[in-house]
Formats: sequence, structure tokens, C-alpha cells
Amino acid sequence: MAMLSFERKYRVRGGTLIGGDMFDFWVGPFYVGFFGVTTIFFAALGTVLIVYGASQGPTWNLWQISIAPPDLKYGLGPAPMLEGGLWQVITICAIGAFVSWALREVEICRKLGIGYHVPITFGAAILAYVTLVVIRPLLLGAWGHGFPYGIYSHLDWVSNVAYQHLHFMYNPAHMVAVTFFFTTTLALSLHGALVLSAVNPAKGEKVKSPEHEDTFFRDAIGYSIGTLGIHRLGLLLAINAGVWSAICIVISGPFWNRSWPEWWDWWLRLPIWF
Ligand code: UQ2
Repeated sequence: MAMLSFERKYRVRGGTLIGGDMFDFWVGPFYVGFFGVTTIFFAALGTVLIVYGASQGPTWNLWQISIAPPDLKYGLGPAPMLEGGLWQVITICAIGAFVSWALREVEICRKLGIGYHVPITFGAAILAYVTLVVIRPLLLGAWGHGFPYGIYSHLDWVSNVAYQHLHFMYNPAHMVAVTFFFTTTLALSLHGALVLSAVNPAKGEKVKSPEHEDTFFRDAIGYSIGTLGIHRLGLLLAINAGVWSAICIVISGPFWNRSWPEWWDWWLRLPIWF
């Protein structure tokens, strides 16, 4: 790997959160650390359990394999392995692996003396998942409210939950989340296109500088957010996409159990109409 000789300079000791020097080593290009070990452990165990669950199921069709959560009758208690218990253990493994990965990112940030922006932002994605399979089921009183681990089955779950609220897209937090997802793609496409345009000048010309990038947008729309600004904006948009996703699903059921179109009755009830 070509970068290795260069990276060796940044392979600094320390910055670990747990275990001191014990796990402070690399395997090839990869930093391990205590949380590298726990990531491997949870990811491997979770994967084995998914394959075991599939082997006990009715199909090997990749699209149809599904590890379902327990029946609602088990409430917040443990379920027998083949009746949702596997889903419960796999969920623990998934959260263990995701959080381990985030903490391994934190250790790498500490080694390099850089900010924690990457693990914090990954944390927004973890929050959205944990909201779906832990926080909302806890609030509703049964693990059976989590979503099944399968390609088609999780899509069916989304469809069913949406119809339970008649029109899920009338959920105002869902509207905000979708808007953040779309704006994230807009910002990244603008940014990616702008950077590539600057580094791909006409044949024989030198690569262009950020002043050219600023000038393009000042000419086009009278405003440039700047080279640092576009990354701040991207981070803000992406984190909000994850956080509003979590908000829109956690309020659906626990805090609003009628149809989402009905929520807008406050608008029709405004005294300005009569
Ligand atoms: C910019 C800039 C960049 C960029 C982009 C812009 C030189 C390389 C894409 C333009 C972005 C603007 C005007 C904000 C758009 C707002 C939303 C909500 C999408 O000015 O500085 O740096 O990549």
C-alpha cells in the first residue's frame, strides 16, 4: 500500500480510551485498539447468528431471508431464540459493533489530535438505528415494534407502519428529514462538481484554485459559502437528516397515534379562516 510509508509518521502511540498500550497496535493498514477487537467480536457473532437464523428459516432466497423480532405478547421480556430471541441478540451485537466502531474512531482522533466530527456524525446514524429498534419499542412496550432484519421484510415493515398512520408523509418531522436528505445530495453534488471542475481545467492549463470556485458561484448566484463553509453546511445537513429521521419515527406511535393527516387539523382550526 503506497500510503504506508507516509502514514507511519502518524502512527502515534496513546490516545486509547481503555486498555492502555494493551491493544494499541495495527494490523496492516488498520488500527485495532480495544474497540477494534470488540467491533470484530460483535460483527462476527451477529453475522453468524444471522446465518444460523436463516438456516432455521423457510428460505435461502436472499431477498426473502428475515430475522423477525418477537411477537408483541413477549412485551419487553426475552423471547425464545427461534421466536425473536435471535433478533434480540443480533440487535445487541449490531449496537455493540456500531458503538465500538464509533469509539475506535474516537481513539484514532485522539491519536492524531484532530476533532471528533467523524464519530459524532456517525453517532447521528447510530441514533437513528437505536431509535428504531430500542427507544421506540421501549416507549411502545414491546420489542415486537422493532423492524425485522431482512431485505424485503424491512421494506414491508416500513410500508405497514406508514399505513398505520394513513399517510406517513404528512408527518411534519418526516417532511423535514426528507428535505434534509435531498438538500444533502444537492450540496454534495454542487461541491463534488465544483471541486472536480477546478481540478480539471482545459488541456494544457494549470489546476484552478478556490478563488475560481468562489468566483463561479458569485457569478452564478451572487454568493459563495466558501471552501470551509461548504463542509460545515454538508455536516449540518447530513447530521440533521439522521436526527430528524429519528425524531419522525419516535413520535409516530409513542407521541401521536392518530393518522398524520389529522395532525394538520390545527391549521384548519386556526381562527383566521372564519
Ligand atoms: C461554494 C464553495 C465550495 C463549494 C460549493 C459552493 C468555494 C469548494 C458547492 C456553493 C454553495 C452554496 C452557494 C451553498 C448552497 C446551499 C445549499 C443549502 C445547498 O461556495 O466555496 O467550496 O463546494
